Amino acid sequence: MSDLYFLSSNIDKYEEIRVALKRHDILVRFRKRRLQELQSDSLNYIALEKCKIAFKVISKPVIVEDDGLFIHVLKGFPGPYSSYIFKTIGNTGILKLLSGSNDRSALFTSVLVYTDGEITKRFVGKVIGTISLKANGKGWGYDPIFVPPGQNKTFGLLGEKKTLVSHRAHALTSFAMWYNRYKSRKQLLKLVRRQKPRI
Ligand code: ITT
Repeated sequence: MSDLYFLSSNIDKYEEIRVALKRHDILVRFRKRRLQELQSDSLNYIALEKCKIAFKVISKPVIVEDDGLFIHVLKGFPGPYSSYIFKTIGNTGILKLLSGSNDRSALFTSVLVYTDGEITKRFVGKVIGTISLKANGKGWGYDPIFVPPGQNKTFGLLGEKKTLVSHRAHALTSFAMWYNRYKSRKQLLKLVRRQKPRI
């Protein structure tokens, strides 16, 4: 059984993380928690602080994630305030703010942080896509209005393919490659220590 946990208030995020990490033979367990998020204009800072709190809660190897949608013509808004803006004006509000705008480019960023109390590592995934003209498809959060690069469909219309091309997918690939190496190294060290003759 895996001892890696993901703490978040968002089960949809967990489902994507579970599917993506399974491709790398990593099992991750979910604890639904709304962790305190410090106000900052840096996703990195918010994610690192959130991870410290998560480790205090669970005392097990843990990952947390913080995302932001940065819309170019709105000078990066909503960025680190994406969660609040989604809850208040939502996708309809974002589409209204962009009505009549030719520049619909937007950056979706995922900052994933791992800690086991010994080591803390940060992984970043980014995709530059566009905001669609109208909401399209299912999904959660900004899925119905974000079109990733190289696709002509919103995240909401991509289904499971989203877990291969999203900002989160990029952060998770870097994490998975590092984590598998880290775990093997730890196991090897344990073995070497056990075999050392005691004098
Ligand atoms: P946490 O408890 O893990 O923080 P959250 O839903 O509050 O979950 P974030 O603060 O990281 O997540 O996300 C900021 C906003 O961006 C939030 O409204 C999410 O719904 C939205 N979002 C993040 N990733 C998304 C994705 O892949 N597709 C659509 N919307 C996304």
